[in-house]
Amino acid sequence: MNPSDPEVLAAEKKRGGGPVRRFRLTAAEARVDLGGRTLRTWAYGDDLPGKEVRVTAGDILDLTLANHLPVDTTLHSHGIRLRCDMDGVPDLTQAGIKPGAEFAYRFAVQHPGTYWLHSHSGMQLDRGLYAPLIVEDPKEPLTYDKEWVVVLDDWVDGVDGSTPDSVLTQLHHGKRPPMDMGTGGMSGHGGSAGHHAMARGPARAGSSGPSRVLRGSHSDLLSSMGGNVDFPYYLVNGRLPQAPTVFRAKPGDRIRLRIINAGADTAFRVALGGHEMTITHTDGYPVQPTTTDALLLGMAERYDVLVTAQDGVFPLVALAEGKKARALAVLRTAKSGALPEPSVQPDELQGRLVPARRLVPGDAVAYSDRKPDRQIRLRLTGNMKDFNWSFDHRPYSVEQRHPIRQDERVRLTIINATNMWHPIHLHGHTFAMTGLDAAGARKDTAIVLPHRKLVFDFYADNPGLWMLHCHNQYHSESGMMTTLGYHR
Ligand SMILES: [Cu+2]
Repeated sequence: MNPSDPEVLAAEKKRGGGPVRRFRLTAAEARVDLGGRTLRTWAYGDDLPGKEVRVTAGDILDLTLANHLPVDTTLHSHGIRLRCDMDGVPDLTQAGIKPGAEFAYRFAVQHPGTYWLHSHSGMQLDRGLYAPLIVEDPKEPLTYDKEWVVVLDDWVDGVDGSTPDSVLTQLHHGKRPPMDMGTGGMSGHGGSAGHHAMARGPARAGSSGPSRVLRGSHSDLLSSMGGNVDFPYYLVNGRLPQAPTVFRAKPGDRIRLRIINAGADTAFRVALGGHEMTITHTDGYPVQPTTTDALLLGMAERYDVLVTAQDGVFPLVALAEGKKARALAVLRTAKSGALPEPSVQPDELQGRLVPARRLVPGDAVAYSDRKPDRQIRLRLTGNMKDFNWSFDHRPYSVEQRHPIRQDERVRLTIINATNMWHPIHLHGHTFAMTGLDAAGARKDTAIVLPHRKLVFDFYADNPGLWMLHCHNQYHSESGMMTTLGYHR
């Protein structure tokens, strides 16, 4: 089935149609101020993160992306179960948007939650090409006074000559990843170059900048290295710890935090000093409220939490797991009181931490115990030395398909045969974690630890071609991506 086939359109029709909400983003070169450090990068407008897109469940989102970059780009609405031809995967669901061209992403948004927008072309996500996408619930069951959208990121672009592409080249010992990007049939320029080479920006490739290869890293939480890249900076809402964003509220306010990990190679351990948090959602879907001191977010994961603000000035710290570095933001409810030091270490970081597999889904989104109709087993393969990350030893090719059929309940077992942890993301569906007695929390991105497995179920209710990939951008771009394809 192809991304614009009648089945895709039929599924879209069932989602209904409410008011059309129009937005316009421009991907362009930009100067961004991280707080005392100004850099050139690629971003959506002049903002980092890009300006929030906020709609209500039931709306039609009409989002035009104008490409002012020197290379092709696309936009992916991460976590949204949308029509396949609006999913923004170059050469799979659409042709890359050429420099100077634009593309209208128009689709029904059915489910509320915390999502995000990012480029799905080459290493562009690890520049500034990301923005929050918040879908409000017209029947919001939670009560809170304020909302704080918190976007975490690891940053290298434009620092001393580095770009994400040059860092990828370093990880490949100066060579280009040997990915077969297919025939490039959709983009029409043929040959094996494909969108990824185009999206990389040939003028800025090569191994410019100092070595960014991470060495001697270990995270107990992740049972492996924290990642592969030693980033010079870690950011909350585009700001360095020396000049953090300050969120103001009153003592006693209930605040909903929507936390998004927009990093490319960093898991963050997040805590708010002086507060416990109540987890209400992950990846946009409700869970049974669960109190915790800290959260662990792999790349592209989201958590919504509620806190009751204490009186004072409090650090929101995001530790870069296994990297001896951190990002910082500040909650202020008192008029006086100095900002926390950039090195502040709240006790909550070492407190309770609830892994996603222990969360219990909200009643309305819990899966039944129906047996799967189809089982797919995949292995994650590759190693740090060769940087040959892949599924089943086969680097990504745009023609690969793992067949599924509409209305099946599919069980995917992903065996991590590597020494590295990976955040695995499925497009177009929100799966249910398994492993507890009953089906677990609904998610679209989940961490799999080294030599462990990730097992999840999903209903094949959204026809088309859907990527399954590691959300470590340096891994996916090295080949750790594959595609599930509906067949008739
Ligand atoms: Cu990975």
